[in-house]
Amino acid sequence: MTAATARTDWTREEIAALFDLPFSDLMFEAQTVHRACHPRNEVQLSTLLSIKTGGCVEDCGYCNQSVHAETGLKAEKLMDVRAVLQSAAQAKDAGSGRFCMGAAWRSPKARDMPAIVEMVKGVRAMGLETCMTLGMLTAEQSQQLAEAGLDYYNHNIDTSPENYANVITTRSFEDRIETLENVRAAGINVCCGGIVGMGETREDRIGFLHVLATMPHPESVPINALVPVKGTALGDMLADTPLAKIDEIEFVRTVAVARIVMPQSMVRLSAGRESMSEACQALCFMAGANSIFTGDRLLTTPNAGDNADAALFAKLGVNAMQVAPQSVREESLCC
Ligand code: SAM
Ligand code: DTB
Ligand code: SF4
Repeated sequence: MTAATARTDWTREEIAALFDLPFSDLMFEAQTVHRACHPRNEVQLSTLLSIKTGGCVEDCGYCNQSVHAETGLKAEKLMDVRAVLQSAAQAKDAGSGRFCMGAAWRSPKARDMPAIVEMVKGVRAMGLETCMTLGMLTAEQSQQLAEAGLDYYNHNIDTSPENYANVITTRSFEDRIETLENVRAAGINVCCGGIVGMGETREDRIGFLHVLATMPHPESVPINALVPVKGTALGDMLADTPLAKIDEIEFVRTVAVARIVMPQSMVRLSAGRESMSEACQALCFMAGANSIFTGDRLLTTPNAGDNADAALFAKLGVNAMQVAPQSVREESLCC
């Protein structure tokens, strides 16, 4: 199987049937697919940096950077290019292979683009893979980023099309798809996933993975567990109804199904690891997750931290994946 021949004709029924498998059968299938397509016991390390924090006009119910949330987070302006490059150098020293820069924007303004382009060029010159997540992009902005050498663009669909309006009202699911198409057309690798544990149903998790599995598969698929932040719509809702929180086994099932339906994608165990048991994270790696965010902070919320990760990797016999350009990776894989 090559990227071009990976199945994109999954039906919702087929995906539902995977979710319904006995847990151990699902894990066996996910591990089988994983070993056929990826080096085993290797996990890619990425580092996140919030280059523009807070004050975002969008109303994403999970996000503490929205002006609609009452979290007391101070809005900051776009970071200096030099400070961003310093941070990237530290991430590289700590063993990270990819540097992901996130901005709390609905979409970047024309005046922001020159600094953004400098950041991409500078981080790339250090030998790190570059990723950005800046909100919605036009075709022209995508082209500008591609010309700067951006390797990946992160833009999540977050949940199923049916559940989208329960989470975000200031943009539509179709807006998200349009940006993904612009990014793809510009030749940038796509990083697209979502959040589990927002009170959605299993049918929503099926619908969410179905959309990803029936588009040209994103090269990276982040699966975030909601980090419930007090003052956000979803953080407060879940504080009132603790039973709405995602069950760990259901979370692992979601990772396993993502691995099976998108065999070649890097499945990233993203936000939420800080409050996840080591056993749950180990099950996620067994289910096919092969990428994590390192460091003690995600964008604005705490992350597991390098010491905890090193200890977990040692216990599990997992190694940090060495970064290879996408083309080399594709040639070296057998599926
Ligand atoms: N503003 C840009 C956007 O929305 O595309 C980029 C930044 S945004 C913080 C990137 C992604 O982080 C979101 O799409 C969402 O999936 C994830 N995220 C944000 N807050 C989260 C939370 N509290 N828990 C889990 N994931 C979260
Ligand atoms: C993604 O899917 N998860 C990362 C990355 N893409 C940008 C962000 C998680 C953010 C969690 C909340 C925060 O730290 O602000
Ligand atoms: Fe803004 Fe992104 Fe947060 Fe939504 S997720 S409020 S777009 S920063």
